[in-house]
Amino acid sequence: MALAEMQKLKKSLVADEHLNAYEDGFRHNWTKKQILELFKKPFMDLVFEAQTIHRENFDPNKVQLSQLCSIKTGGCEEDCSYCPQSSRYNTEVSATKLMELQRVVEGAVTAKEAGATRYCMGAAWRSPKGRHMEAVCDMVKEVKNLGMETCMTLGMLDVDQITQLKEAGLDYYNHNVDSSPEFYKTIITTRSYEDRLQTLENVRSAGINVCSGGIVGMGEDQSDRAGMLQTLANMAQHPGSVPINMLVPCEGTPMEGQEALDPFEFIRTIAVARIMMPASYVRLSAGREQMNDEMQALCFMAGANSIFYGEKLLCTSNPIQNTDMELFGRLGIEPEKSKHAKAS
Ligand code: SAM
Ligand code: DTB
Ligand code: SF4
Repeated sequence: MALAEMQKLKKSLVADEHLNAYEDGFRHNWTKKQILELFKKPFMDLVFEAQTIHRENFDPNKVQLSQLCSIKTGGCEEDCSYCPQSSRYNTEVSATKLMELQRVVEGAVTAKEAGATRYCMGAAWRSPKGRHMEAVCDMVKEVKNLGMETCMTLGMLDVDQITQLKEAGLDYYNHNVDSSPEFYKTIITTRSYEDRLQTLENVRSAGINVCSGGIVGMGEDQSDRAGMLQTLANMAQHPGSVPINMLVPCEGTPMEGQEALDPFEFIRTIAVARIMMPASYVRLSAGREQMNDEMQALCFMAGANSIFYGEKLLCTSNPIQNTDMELFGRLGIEPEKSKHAKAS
């Protein structure tokens, strides 16, 4: 065999052998079996491994603070079974119009003063209409002008909409895969898993940071939690932020009365996410109000390094800032300073 041919063959064999080691140095070829093996490790071993990886990539005593603002609440045409904003369910949430720019900016100023570095604006839409785009792009520009990072979650986006948001300066786009492909079908029928993946791929290609995660505690099994993390970690690039929400069972939704997940299983999910996506921000998202201080501390130990800050998520409540700062004080954790936003 000619030398050149041999070298080519060797190169391809080496590439096969190292399918794990993609260009970015992270694995994107996790199998369900491997992920379930992580889930099944003794708790202490799992959390130790996650904390070790966490320390290789982050300051373990810093947590990033994002504040949510619901810029358009309720009246959503989708049928997501967990969501109090779906118009299909009889919940306490009443529909509002798109919030005025001035109010959004006021909210961002208050959030910044309280220490948040990222402002996440969420709308209860399947996807934004053409007429909404100018208004949401103005929100991005104004919030960025305050020196904050911007994030939006507006549902599905087409390439043109993503381009407009990119031009406005959007830093992050949140769009969750929510669960495994199999379980997803049982909780949402009005749009497919593939639709979600397409939006995420378009966002990534446009150079906007992807924020994508899901919800646990919806009655899915461990294999679904593994499947959700498999989808996220096997993307061409790991999402920069991975929100892990604990279901908040809302009255009137099909998930009202859903039995709470074992807290240790939630912490395991955080730890496995940290191990699989070593350099992503893993956000301890919805459900913190239902967690005690010790559980939150264990989540940070397992590699969570971001939270939603402020007394309200979108429709449901969240711990008040003082409580969070008190907990941070007791744990010696400090809020992380902004990385992406321009200095104000
Ligand atoms: N409408 C947009 C969409 O669905 O893409 C954006 C807003 S939606 C409320 C954002 C995410 O919030 C959902 O994907 C889901 O992961 C999370 N979420 C909604 N209701 C929740 C609940 N009751 N408990 C936990 N997480 C929830
Ligand atoms: C995410 O993963 N969680 C946030 C944010 N992205 C938009 C929303 C949580 C919503 C919890 C229920 C509510 O308050 O409506
Ligand atoms: Fe609508 Fe988003 Fe709620 Fe689904 S999760 S019903 S798309 S607001």
